[in-house]
Amino acid sequence: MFIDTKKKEINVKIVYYGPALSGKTTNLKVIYAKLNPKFRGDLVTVDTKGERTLYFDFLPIEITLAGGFKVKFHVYTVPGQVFYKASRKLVLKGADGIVFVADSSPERRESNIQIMQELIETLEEQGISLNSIPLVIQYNKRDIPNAMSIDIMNADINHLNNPYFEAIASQEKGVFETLDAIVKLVIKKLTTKTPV
Ligand SMILES: Nc1nc2c(ncn2[C@@H]2O[C@H](COP(=O)(O)OP(=O)(O)O)[C@@H](O)[C@H]2O)c(=O)[nH]1
Ligand SMILES: [Mg+2]
Repeated sequence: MFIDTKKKEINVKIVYYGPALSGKTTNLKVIYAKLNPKFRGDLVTVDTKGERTLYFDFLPIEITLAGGFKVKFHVYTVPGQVFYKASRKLVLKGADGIVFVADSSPERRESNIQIMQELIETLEEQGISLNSIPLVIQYNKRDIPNAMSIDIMNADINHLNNPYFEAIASQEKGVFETLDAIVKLVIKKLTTKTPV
């Protein structure tokens, strides 16, 4: 987080984390498509089939708080494939809030668990405990016929009872509920730490 009191501007980093193909990029694409252009910049998506070493999507969102402070949200996604762990660590660095996008398909159960474990470990390495960082969980792909129950998914990955939302990102469902929740959590933390 970077606060520029002269410009009355707060820069915040939000990271969409989760296993490969859970729908992280889809979330950003929906936000980009539906959000008033007044509040967002250009969406940058990097094709993971390319030859680059660092992969992420990026979307800037800007809101103005009562009192005139501007909050600029720098929203990133990480690549979920196992072999991109180094990229995930880099993108996660300095995050002020995390959205964990889990895949509801039973075949992805172990991947959800594994990458949540990795998230917790990486945060610990960076000196952050899971209960100190704003975290929202999204259970995506609720439309698939054999979706896992929310009880099972909560037991698997939602150890701290964080706020969670069901979503069908490809149908634009649950995307803004999730975004709204993480934005509010981050702002709440921000304003309790630095009264504006
Ligand atoms: N059935 C279903 N497919 C989805 C949903 N959300 C995303 N997808 C599809 O899942 C695939 C991977 O999505 P993507 O956003 O690229 O995943 P990422 O790797 O987490 O960025 C794409 O084909 C999406 O269209 C959903 O809610 N339901
Ligand atoms: Mg992606």
